[in-house]
Formats: sequence, structure tokens, C-alpha cells
Amino acid sequence: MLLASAAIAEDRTAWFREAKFGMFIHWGPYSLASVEASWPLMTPPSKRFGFISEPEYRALPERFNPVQYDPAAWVKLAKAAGQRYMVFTSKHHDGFCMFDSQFTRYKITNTPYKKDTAAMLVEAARNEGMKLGFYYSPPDMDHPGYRDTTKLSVTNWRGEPTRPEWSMYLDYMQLQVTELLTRYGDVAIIWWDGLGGKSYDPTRFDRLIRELQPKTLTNNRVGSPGDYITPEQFVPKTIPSKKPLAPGAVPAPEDFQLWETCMTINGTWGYNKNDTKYKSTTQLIRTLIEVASKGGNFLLNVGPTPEGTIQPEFAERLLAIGEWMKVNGEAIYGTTYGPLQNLGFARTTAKGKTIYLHVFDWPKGELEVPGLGARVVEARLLKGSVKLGFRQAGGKLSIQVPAAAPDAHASVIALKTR
Ligand code: FHN
Repeated sequence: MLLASAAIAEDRTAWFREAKFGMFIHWGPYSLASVEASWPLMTPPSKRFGFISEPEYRALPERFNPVQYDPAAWVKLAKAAGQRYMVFTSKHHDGFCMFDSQFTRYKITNTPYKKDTAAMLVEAARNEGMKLGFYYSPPDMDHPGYRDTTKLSVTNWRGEPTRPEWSMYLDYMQLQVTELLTRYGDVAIIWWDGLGGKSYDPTRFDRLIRELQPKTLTNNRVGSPGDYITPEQFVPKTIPSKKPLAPGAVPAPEDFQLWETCMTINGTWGYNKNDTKYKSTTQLIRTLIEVASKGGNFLLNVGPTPEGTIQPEFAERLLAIGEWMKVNGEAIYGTTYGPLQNLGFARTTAKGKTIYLHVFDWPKGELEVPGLGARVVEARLLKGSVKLGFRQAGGKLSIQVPAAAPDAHASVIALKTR
């Protein structure tokens, strides 16, 4: 049984392990106020999450009307960036539904916009062959089964599972996840975000998803392992493994733990015009490489504006990443962790018999690569597909490289091995 389930999981996750790079989208009426999604309800007023009272936050849908929303443009931008899947917030912790759920009035079709934003994105993604998943928050500040909603969310935001109403909330979750999996086509991922809550009866939802769409992936944030783990805003120091691993070591393939880092371009998941601490394109590309070098996926977030557009600071970075991916994508897509970890000056990814050397710090003179056991038969610079001279002796590989780094972000050399 174990083998069968491992084989089924292997098959189900094959597209995910190929895709490597996705777009996360945090969008809702909170974008009007340039505050973080949901957290201003759950924590005392703060600079980090924004200063807005619960009544003001809950009134935002009354004036949410993203008339410039063009989901086809979002999908085209993701494709141009080299992103091969998208994950859209169907419902964040605030409980507001960005899809036309029949089980709540607190939803996008009850705003001046009136249209089902999720359904529109589904159609645009389908037209471009883009895989689309839904982020869904088990925490729900709006539902009286999740918490006593006569109180402010800040007092009971973690939920009240000991109340008799809790089972009503789980039924509501079941109804909504069923809507998402029966009315919006093929759903690539249900991206749970349960904030570590332990009372969501995960087996019930694992079973529901397997019954409705067996190919839908799930993550580890509803209380069960799911298909993959989800480090957030950081890259693990060692390759995630189901068995203990020494720093710098690589796991046996069967011990590898599938994973995905999610990250913001600035510091806010939702749109925030005041957050201008944007990561540079080089930082983002090197994070993508760092993630891939440890076998992970990179889910890079955008928080669209209240008008429904993606701000230029995000778009220009995504397009620049896409330009890099046009030349170097083979060193990311469908790869797994490389054999050389902790090189310092470079990272490695691997695909079949080819090892990709992503060089961050370009050398003066030859490029010395220690510790490579495999016999190299060809070294090729991906930029311009230029074959490079090399010699290999005593576990050291020396590659004759151009004087200047071919790519300021990261230059990739494909090492074909025997
Ligand atoms: O609280 C959320 C946060 O708003 C955001 O959605 C991230 C994205 O993964 N998840 C939670 C924080 O861990």
C-alpha cells in the first residue's frame, strides 16, 4: 500500500516538480487601504500590518470595484516571468470570498464589481494553459462557527474549536472547498493556510479533495502532511529531507521532502503602496536558484492594486526574471537538487546526467570547482551556448571561462557528465 501511494504521489506531483516557479496572488478589498491581508483584524493596530479598525476593514468591500482587472494580463505576465502555475487567494483569514460562494454574503459578487474574480482568472489561465490553484484559509474571521463574531477578531482570531458551533464551521469549509473543486475546472492546488491550527479534521478534507479532484495537490497547512511543505519568506539551509541530514549533504531521492518557498517581492502579501522595500531582480533570481538548488519550488507573490493591476515595480522584476529564464530555464525547470551544496560562489541543480553550475561570483582566471565526483564530458555556457575548455583531475574541475561574467544576475554552465 505504501509503495502504491508513493507512486501515486510521484505521478500527481510530476507537473509541480517540473514547473518549479509560480505566481502567488494575494488580492481582496484590503488592497484599497494598503494594509496587509486580514492581519489588521487579528492584531492590534501596527505599522507592520496597517492602521485600520475592524469596522473600517469590514466596510472595504462596499467600495471595492477593480474596473481595470484584466486576468488575461496577469496570466500573460506570469508566463512572461517564466512562472508555470498560479495560486490565487479564494478566501483569506478575513473570510471574504473572492469567488461567488453560495454560502456567504461576504463575497466579491456583493461588491460594486459584482463579477466572480476567481472564475475570470480560471478562464484566463485555461486559455493560456496555465495551471491555477486556490489559496484557502481555514481561519475565517467572518464565520460565527469559527469564532464568536460578537467580539472583535483580535480577541479570538485563532478560532474557538471547543464551541459547539465549530462543527458548523467545518461543514461550511467542506461546502466551500466543494464549490472550488466542482465549479472552477481543474484545480492544480488547494493551498491551505491554517496558521498551525490543529482542529480542522484534515483527514476529512484530504478525503474530500481526493474524491472530487484526485490530481489536486495540497500543502501541509491544514494539519496533515499534504504533498509538500511550505517554508515562508526564507529558503531552508539544508535540503528538506524525511530523514536527518548533515549540513551540505544531499538526501537519497526517496528521502527528499517536496517543498515550496513562498515569498513577497516587497514585505507585504497584499497591495501596499507604502511598502517600497522591493527585492532586486538579482536577489529574486538568486533566490529562485537557491530554492531550485535544494530541489524546491518558488512561489513569488504579487499583491494587485485595488484597481486590479499589478504594480510596475513588480511587473518589471517579473519580466526581467523571465528574460533570465529564457536563457537559463533549462537549469531550473524539471531539475532537482544539485550534488554540490555550500559551494559559496555558485549553486548546482541537476537534471539526468547534466549538472548546472549557477555562478554568482565570477572568477578571475579559471573557474575551479571542487568535489565533483562525476566525469565531465562537456562544459557549455548556457548564454550563447558556448562550449568551454576544461580539465578534471583529483576531484577538481577547472573550466576556462570568459574574463567577464556573461550574466550579472547569475551565469550558468551546463556540465554534461558520463
Ligand atoms: O497569514 C498569512 C499571510 O497573510 C500570508 O497569506 C502567508 C502566505 O503564505 N501565509 C500566512 C502567514 O504564514
